[in-house]
Amino acid sequence: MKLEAETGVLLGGAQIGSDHDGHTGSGFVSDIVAPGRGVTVTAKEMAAGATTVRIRYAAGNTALASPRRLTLRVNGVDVKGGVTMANTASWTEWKTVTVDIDLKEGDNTLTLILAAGDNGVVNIDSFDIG
Ligand SMILES: [Ca+2]
Repeated sequence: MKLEAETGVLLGGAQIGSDHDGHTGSGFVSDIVAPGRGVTVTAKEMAAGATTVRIRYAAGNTALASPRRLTLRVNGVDVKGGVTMANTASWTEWKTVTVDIDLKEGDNTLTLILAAGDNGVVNIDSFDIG
């Protein structure tokens, strides 16, 4: 199940952008540059069990240290180890990072957020679950 990040609920002042080519859907979530900023998407009617989510992102500020880091929460619980994303060569180069997650039966929320200890400055294009 693919969920476009820009269709999710924006958190803490994150924005929707569309000014960098190569994204899918209508845009991406940007301005994840301060604590509490991020996005929540809901995966509906899922089967319970272990699966993966492929997060498509760009981290094009190559002046910043690589990798960039955000926190992934599934149904409000932090996924251990967070999400580390290597810099991309530019804001129009998109990469995916795969994270192991556990889902419950039914609707599941996935929140990608700049939490304590994270550095962010990543644009998020989509979540592809399963
Ligand atoms: Ca998108």
